[in-house]
Amino acid sequence: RTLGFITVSLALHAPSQIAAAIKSHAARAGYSVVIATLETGTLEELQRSLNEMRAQKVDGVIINLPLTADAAARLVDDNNDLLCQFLDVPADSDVFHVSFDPRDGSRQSVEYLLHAGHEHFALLAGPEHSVASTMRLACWQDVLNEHGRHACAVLHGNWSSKDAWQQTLSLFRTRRDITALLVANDQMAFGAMSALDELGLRVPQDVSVVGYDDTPDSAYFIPALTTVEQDFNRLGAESVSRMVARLTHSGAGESTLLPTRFIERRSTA
Ligand code: IPT
Repeated sequence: RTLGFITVSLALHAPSQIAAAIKSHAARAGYSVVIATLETGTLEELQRSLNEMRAQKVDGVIINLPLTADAAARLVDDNNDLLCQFLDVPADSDVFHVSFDPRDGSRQSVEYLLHAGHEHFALLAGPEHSVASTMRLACWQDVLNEHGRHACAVLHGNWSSKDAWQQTLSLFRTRRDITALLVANDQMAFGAMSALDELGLRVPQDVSVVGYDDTPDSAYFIPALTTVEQDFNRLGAESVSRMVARLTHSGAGESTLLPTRFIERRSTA
């Protein structure tokens, strides 16, 4: 018995954590996993990959690629012989999905910073096409607006440390009033902290930085990164068990949303 896992680049920390979790939970359930990584992430490339999975006779496919609710629904229609489960679609999509609910973690981070007295916020989101990034950004902005505030700057990075380093350098070269930086993943938060250091700005004394993901290395960075936890092991467990339930008609193979949680460490004050 085999599951397919189609994903964005495993060079990124979060997707590789997800792949590892899916592999180990699938093994426990008696399934092997065929992994395909997409280069461009276009719908055509995804469809080609699904065709290859079909040729390999997988029982079902888990898809970790950002897709709008419409694109995912169309894909399900076009591949109705193959059970597809999605990990990166909007929280309210109708397709079969297991994904994180960004609301709690994002609210807790913004409110923590507001309580600490911060007034000038910059938001470093992920790529514009990313569903997860769009949701995180919208949540941050909603909470700021609720408190009568808005971000001084909104930037988009490509999830990598290097890109975030560049964006942060150019923002803080001209803006010295910003004291709070919310970042859409830990990898970009590392790049941002390195740029702040280069500009002579101290974290957290001059600028507080909050990441997102809580990948395992983040607790061991200097300063240890304050972040929003997404429990990727739990994502793997829920994703596999719900797939298996659908495939074997044994119990609930429903969609679900997993919680996100703010974790305070040393990069915020
Ligand atoms: C999301 C991560 O939070 C982000 O760091 C990046 O790695 C991205 O994946 C790549 O697609 S988590 C995903 C389940 C939305």
